[in-house]
Amino acid sequence: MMLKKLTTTIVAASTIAVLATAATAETWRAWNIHNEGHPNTAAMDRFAELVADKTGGEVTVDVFHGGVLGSQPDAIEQVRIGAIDVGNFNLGPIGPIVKEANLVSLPFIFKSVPHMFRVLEGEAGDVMGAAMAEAGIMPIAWIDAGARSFYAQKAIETPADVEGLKIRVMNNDLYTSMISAMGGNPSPMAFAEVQQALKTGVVDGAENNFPSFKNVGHYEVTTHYSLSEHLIIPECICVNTAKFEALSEDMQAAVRAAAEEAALYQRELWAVGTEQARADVEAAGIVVTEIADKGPFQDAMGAVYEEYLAVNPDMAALVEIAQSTE
Ligand code: BDP
Repeated sequence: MMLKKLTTTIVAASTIAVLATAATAETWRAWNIHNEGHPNTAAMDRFAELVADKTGGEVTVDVFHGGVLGSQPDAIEQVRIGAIDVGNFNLGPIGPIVKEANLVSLPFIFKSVPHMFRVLEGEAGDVMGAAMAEAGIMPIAWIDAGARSFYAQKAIETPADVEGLKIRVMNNDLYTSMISAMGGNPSPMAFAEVQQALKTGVVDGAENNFPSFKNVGHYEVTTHYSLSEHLIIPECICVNTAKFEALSEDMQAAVRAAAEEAALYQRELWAVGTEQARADVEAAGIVVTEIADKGPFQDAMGAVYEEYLAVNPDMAALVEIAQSTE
């Protein structure tokens, strides 16, 4: 009897606690890998302002810049388990966890950044988004990360120029296959370690977009940036699924609207920031090489697609959707 009463009291008390929490403001911890001066840092700050505004302070976001909450693969796991609530993530390192997200990590899958957004806004984007949400990391806005190109101590104008080079890539088997297909030695490594690795010759080169190439000083330790544009990988503002779904419908709409507005702002900043970063690195002495014919790079990727689709035949439908999207 006594025990039952005690249990009832505990249940009643915890119900009150839950109700009380629901009505109280909550603070989300947000992960961002970039530093001051990178477009995504400004966009994440804007996201935080907009969330506070649009939720009337019911949700606030504390953004931790510079990757201080951990490397990207770790932070992705942390969001999935709810130890970090939200972040700006690149879809590259999400691919190994969410198969559908790997669509965007196939080299040359997109013709351009606008093409990438058209694919994301269609059925393929819905499938990817649903699979990510299912895995605990829900995209609430897509953002721009331009195109990634190679940089090293020499120009890389053909796949043969990659032969024998040790190239740092993000964590994803598709990128190791991509480098191997050109006869290079892939070296998956956390972003924070790349500058030192380039400087000491632990790797010969890496690949990224202009803003990231500049912001973390990779241009200070390399000499040539070659516009291969072999990967156009989107990024997201992604939130822990359970955290998001625990919000009332109104609050969900408010957070989503904040993410979408911050994403539009990011795309503007990205366009300007990419031009600026290119101009800055050129002024600092980086030789930027245009590659008129990317055909040989695309041809070299045939083996990557073949191997990937042989192991993941169920991805063929998404690849087909992306390739047939105008
Ligand atoms: C940058 C992405 C960032 C990645 C980084 C990398 O914005 O999310 O961690 O590249 O190469 O462009 O690791």
